[in-house]
Amino acid sequence: MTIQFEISENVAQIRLNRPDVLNSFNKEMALAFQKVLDQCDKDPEIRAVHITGMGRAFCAGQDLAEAIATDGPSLQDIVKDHYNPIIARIRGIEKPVICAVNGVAAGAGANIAIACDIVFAAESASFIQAFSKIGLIPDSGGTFFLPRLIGLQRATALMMLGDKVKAQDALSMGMIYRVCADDQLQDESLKIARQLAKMPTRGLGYTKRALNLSMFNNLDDQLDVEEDLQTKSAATYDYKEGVNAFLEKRTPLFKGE
Ligand code: T3D
Repeated sequence: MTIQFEISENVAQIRLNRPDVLNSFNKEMALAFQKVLDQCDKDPEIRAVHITGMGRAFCAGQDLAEAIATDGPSLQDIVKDHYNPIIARIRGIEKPVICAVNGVAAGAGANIAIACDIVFAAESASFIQAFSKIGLIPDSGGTFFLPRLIGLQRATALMMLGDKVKAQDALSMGMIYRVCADDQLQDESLKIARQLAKMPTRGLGYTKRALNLSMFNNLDDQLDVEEDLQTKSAATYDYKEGVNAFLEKRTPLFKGE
């Protein structure tokens, strides 16, 4: 199975599983990834998503053997049918999506990682905008997210030069949220995923929607978005539970409703 998937403690764990080719994406893995992301979106039992890679890499982007195979999908179809729907799903799932980058993340692998809501990386992990080295442009949302995360200058340089960025440098630039010791990465990132899965899921989902919209909106429009989504948040069970628990000086028990 190119994608491993399990649900425990309201967290969906997705593991990219083609370790022999550094979890590079072929069509089968891209479509299987989309399928489990759809399940993450729809299944109310799932309240946070955790994505990582099997073996020594996170993901080396497109499987280049498939990309040049004469009977394989065209380059346009690869972008349109594989990567664009993956990025749209990661941003569209109104639940926290945590990425644990366990090794090298190159090409589409790097951009799938930074499209996630909270990115952890192992100390030995690295990020490479590998596209320029093979004559391609960065895809999988990279030209959208990377300049917003680290600024236009640095994004341009990394995308044109294809430099390898170590996890600590990625952290200093604001590309990712946290670096963990290699042997702590899975535990620490899963702990945060489990913590998020116990929080008010609807409120977190509306937060993600507001942040998505903030990428395009002017201030007036964004203030309207906040008014609308705050009203929706206030109508949730978890808001009432949160306030009652505070007033009664007890720990809230959120249901994600
Ligand atoms: O159609 C389209 O292409 C459009 C879509 C574009 C999206 C993209 O993602 S384009 C970018 C594609 N990815 C790359 O260009 C990265 C290619 N890989 C590398 O540069 C290096 O493998 C890494 C820097 C990621 C890691 O280097 P290293 O030295 O740690 O490992 P390695 O020895 O290069 O790779 C180990 C094995 O994985 C090796 O196979 P082998 O020799 O053991 O049989 C290697 O061929 C294989 N592998 C690594 N990346 C890919 C791959 N096989 C197929 N596709 C790959 N992307």
